[in-house]
Amino acid sequence: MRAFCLRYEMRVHNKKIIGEPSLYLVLSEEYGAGRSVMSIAEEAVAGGIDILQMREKHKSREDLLRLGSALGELCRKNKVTFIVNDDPLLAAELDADGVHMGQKDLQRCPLDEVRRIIGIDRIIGLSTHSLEQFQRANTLDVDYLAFGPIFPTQTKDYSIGTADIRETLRVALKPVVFIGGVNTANLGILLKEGAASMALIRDIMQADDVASRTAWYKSQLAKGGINA
Ligand code: 3NM
Repeated sequence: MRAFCLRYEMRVHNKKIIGEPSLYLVLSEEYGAGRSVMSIAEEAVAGGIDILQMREKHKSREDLLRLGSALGELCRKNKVTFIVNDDPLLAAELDADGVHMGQKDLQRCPLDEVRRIIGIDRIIGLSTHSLEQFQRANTLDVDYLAFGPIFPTQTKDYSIGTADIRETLRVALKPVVFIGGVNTANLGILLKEGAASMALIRDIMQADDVASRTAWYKSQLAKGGINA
């Protein structure tokens, strides 16, 4: 019993917090313009990225384990939060900090099952795509919510715009990460609406200088809406 309690305390203590503001890079090899995910990840870490997510939809389990191990090690060394997309079993096996689930993933693996698999010491993130969905997700057992796609993005065939950002932030019980089509030109719009944390793929992965681009986003998030 005592051993259990000690372990319990340790696990709670070890859970990473999604701080705000956070800059969150979603990594998919297919959007890396031919560059390796690892080299992009290393540059993003050098630029000060807060969270890295491995989102690979077309890799074998063996390749996912190989890439995930390398990304996990990079993140651990640099105190970056490491999230695995879609797959709680893989997240646990890689000892990642957490798992990110889409709405459709929950049909395959309900949230209580996700929590059972990854335990209380890991983060669960959940995508939401409308204010109604956000409000429902807000009270669930998840540690952060993603809201988007805010701007048009090649990844989705719709975008929801900026109109509901303020309301999501007003009601949010947990950190919110805004995603979808974020770029250097429209970041200021998000900041003006009060958004603190953003998740991106292309505008960081496809930057000529990933470290500088990451550092630029970080500096803008640190200033917040004041100078936007
Ligand atoms: N999820 P980019 S939008 C992976 O709204 C993803 O849930 C979204 O890529 C959501 O920054 C998105 O290149 C794509 O637009 C983000």
